[in-house]
Amino acid sequence: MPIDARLIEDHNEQQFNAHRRRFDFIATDIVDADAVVQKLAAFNIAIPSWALGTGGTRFGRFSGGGEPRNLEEKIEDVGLLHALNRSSGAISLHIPWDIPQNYADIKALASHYQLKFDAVNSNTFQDQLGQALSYKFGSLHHVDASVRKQAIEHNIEVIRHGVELGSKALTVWLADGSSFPGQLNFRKAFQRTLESLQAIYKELPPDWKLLIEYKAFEPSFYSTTIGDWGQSFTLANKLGPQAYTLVDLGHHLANANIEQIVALLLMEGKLGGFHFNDSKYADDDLTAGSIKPYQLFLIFNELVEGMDARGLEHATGLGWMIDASHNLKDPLEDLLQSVEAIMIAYAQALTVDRPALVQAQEQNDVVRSQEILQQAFRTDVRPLVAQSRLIAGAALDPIGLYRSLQIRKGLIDRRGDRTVATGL
Ligand code: RM4
Ligand code: MN
Ligand code: MN
Repeated sequence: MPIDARLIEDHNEQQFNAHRRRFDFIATDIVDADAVVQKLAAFNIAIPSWALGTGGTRFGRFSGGGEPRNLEEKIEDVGLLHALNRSSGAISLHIPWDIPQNYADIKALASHYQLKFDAVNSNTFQDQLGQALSYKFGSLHHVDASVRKQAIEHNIEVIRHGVELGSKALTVWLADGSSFPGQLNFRKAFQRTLESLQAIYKELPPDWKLLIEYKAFEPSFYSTTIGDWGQSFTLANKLGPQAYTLVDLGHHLANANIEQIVALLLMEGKLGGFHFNDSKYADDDLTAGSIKPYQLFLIFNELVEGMDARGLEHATGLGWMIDASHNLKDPLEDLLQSVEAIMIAYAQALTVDRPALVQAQEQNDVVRSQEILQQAFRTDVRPLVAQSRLIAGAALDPIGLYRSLQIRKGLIDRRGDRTVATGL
């Protein structure tokens, strides 16, 4: 463990009385608070290997210190997070930013920190050094069959890495699109994408999922070939039972009703995974819950309702991941904040008075429906989340402990202050 368990125990002892007071105060008002706490303790959110360094914009990148220099150090960083909150027990790799050199060593390191390997991600949105053909005009939708073949083979290669590591899903996000009207035949581009995905789908191990991520805009400015949930859903349906849609919160046009999208995808059995982040304008990749916490709660409200309706385990029924970028904050502190925000939204959704909501909906009682949702949203459930950490052996106040142990300073001392992690 990257943090001595005794340090966490000491920290929790110091905080315990204040925590207990806050927890008892709230727990009396929550129906079956223990069951809620157990569900929270079981819930884990994967950390992407590309979010451990300082992100940038196209205007610049202001590197923080002590960024992980290689995959081993990235695993160590996720291990740190997991030790602090016990809710970050998986890492998601982006290939070729993070190619494992020795599978056995990497797996041993991950299990040392009690981490699993979440979905593996392919990258056909950048050209790599020495790559034969360019993705300037797309990859799986490309007009040239040899470019498509290269991109298909890359995805199959990514599956092979994932199989070695014990991953169970491939996430495909394409930058394929067009920036000017007339550039692309939409119908043919979509058809070519489907055929390329079919070639990849054929190579999936039987217990794997193919997660198809959509995005409305960027880097293409006029059209994106998998631009919305309808397009992803159509592809997933045509591909077969192992293909699902992945929802990244930042990939919608402004004001899209994401909670409704989630509800319908779940109902159709085609929601496969989630990328959490928050945004004000576009794919800002900000800390989850930092701008629109009510929306995050409403999404979780649909997730809980829809997963329960299908009998899915909350913790394992879908792939949960953060997909964020950190321009200003220490990435590890930012990730701790995101995990906390996700847990809070989940806890609030678990405390919604569901029978009362159903009744209010059946009676068209609009006022009561809103009251019920906002009652849950406005309840301070943070002591429940803290309690779930306590029983899991994590820190009551992860960021407080991270700061008091001066973890970033230790990373800078060991890695240097000019290191740059691969990723965005
Ligand atoms: C994209 C998308 C993908 C991620 C890349 C790095 O916008 O969100 O999930 O793989 O960024
Ligand atoms: Mn994403
Ligand atoms: Mn994105």
